[in-house]
Amino acid sequence: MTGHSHPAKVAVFSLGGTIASTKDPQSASGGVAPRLGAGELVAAVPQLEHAAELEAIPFRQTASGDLGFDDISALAREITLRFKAGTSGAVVTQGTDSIEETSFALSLMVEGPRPVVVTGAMRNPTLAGADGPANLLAAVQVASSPAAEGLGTVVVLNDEIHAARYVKKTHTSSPSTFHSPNGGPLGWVVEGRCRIALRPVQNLPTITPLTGEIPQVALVRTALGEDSRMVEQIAHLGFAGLVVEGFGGGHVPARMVPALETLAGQIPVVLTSRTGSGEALKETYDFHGSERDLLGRGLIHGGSLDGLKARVLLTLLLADGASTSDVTEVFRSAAELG
Ligand code: DAS
Repeated sequence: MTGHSHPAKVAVFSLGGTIASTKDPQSASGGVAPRLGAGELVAAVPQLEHAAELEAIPFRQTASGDLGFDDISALAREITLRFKAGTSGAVVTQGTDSIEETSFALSLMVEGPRPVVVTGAMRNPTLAGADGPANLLAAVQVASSPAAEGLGTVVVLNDEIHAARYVKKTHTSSPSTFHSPNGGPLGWVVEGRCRIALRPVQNLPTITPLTGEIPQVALVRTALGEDSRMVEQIAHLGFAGLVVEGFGGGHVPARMVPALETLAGQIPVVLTSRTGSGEALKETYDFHGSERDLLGRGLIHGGSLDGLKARVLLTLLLADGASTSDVTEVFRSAAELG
């Protein structure tokens, strides 16, 4: 129940993924693929009738690794239109593989306090213990709750509520795959109630959903013994920006440094950590290839955003026409959490 005098209006957008995946009865293959749309997903959960007034919108039907920034921009526009027309919350069902990126992109492109809740499933509807129906119900309960207002975009699976900015997929098959290593979940769902224990700092800009061509940003993860060949190709290949996931606090092999410095003079290069939690350091180490060395050569400090999140932010900023100094300023203020 919502606490509103009228039932809350929630728009449910389906994009495919495991939550929507079933077998093809005509095929001998035992595998599943996305086939169910928002209407069928909603109809499979009778408890939703009492949770909110729902509008079911089949939006895409694909594996989530096949979604692009154009799909998510179009989705952000649709959600914004619904919010302007009085819808009080939105739920997005999709594949879990790219939720940590799509939810963060949505959080940057949907303005205002109304909740956007992204969910999915780890066990498809043909399996014992399929988690999609429970996740969809919990997502609608969060999207229709006044307690979720002002949180921005969140990810709800396994009865946990995670901030889009921090959430990560951490396991290939476990229903408890989503974690927020830098802060834990914001809250949880219990007996149908949305409980919010923590509210994230909101210090990122809103970016108008994109319409034109979306620039490609490369992501390079530093690995033992690596040389500079990949970095040297980035500008030639036409990438508009690069995110580097360095070792530890943000370090690279010394032999990568000249190529990174040259590239940082041409396109924005953001330094993050490959560790998956904590934040890139700024002022601890001072060797060739350390964070001090790289930031002094023009790389941009990625703060507590990991490589995937930093790549989403950099892509949207560049698509929005940001210069390297605008990008630097957004990452600088995003790193200030208090
Ligand atoms: N891994 C599947 C999922 O969890 C497929 C996908 O992401 O589309 O939904």
